[in-house]
Amino acid sequence: MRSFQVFLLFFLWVTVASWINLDKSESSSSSSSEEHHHHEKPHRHHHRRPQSPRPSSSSEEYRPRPQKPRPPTRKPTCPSDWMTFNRPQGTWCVKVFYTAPVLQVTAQQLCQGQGANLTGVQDANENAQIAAAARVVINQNGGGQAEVWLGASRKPTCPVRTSCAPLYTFDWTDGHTTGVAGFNWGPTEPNGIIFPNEYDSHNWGQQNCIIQVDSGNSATALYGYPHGSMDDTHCQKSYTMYACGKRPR
Ligand SMILES: [Ca+2]
Repeated sequence: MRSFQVFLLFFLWVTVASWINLDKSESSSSSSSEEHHHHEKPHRHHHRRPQSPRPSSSSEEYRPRPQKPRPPTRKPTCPSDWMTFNRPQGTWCVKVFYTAPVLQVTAQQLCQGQGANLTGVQDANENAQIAAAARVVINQNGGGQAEVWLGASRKPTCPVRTSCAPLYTFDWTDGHTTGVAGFNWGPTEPNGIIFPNEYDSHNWGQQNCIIQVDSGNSATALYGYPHGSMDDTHCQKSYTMYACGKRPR
């Protein structure tokens, strides 16, 4: 009986010992294979990283990066001494200038020297603001009345007064002004006076240009027209003011 117990103990020891041994060898082989399989990715990654050349600062620039937020695009603005008109077709800058009397063509050249053109008038608000600016300049230059060259020309299809309705007699020429809401004709204008006639011998033909008639404080505008009215006039005449218009930059 005792020898049987000893045998049983021995048998148990052998069995357990072989299990332990087996387990060791299995776990070591499986762990090595596990390492091989399960750690394959990080293992490779771990090996590849030192292999790949460390990016130099120049190659770093070509690496796609999340875009840095750019500084907000600056909105184009008019020069501080120009008026800003917010038109449906975009912002427009206008300034009224005072000068020795000039022809319309000269006034246009002076505007071009400012990167601008003789301005059109988009609507009643612009007309009122141009007239107000003209009044300030007239007051600064001795008061009285003065006329402002604007950027418009008679339509070729409207050669005489009766050819076209007043609002549809002229086209704006600054390349920006649209529509007819800005026309603010004085009484009976555009009267399309053709020279020479019995009162004037100048060989000037039709009144193909436009002025705004203005006055300083306590003065009346040309012909007694309301301050800020428009008149079609001969481009060959000379006036002391002109209004330039340009896009903001
Ligand atoms: Ca006229």
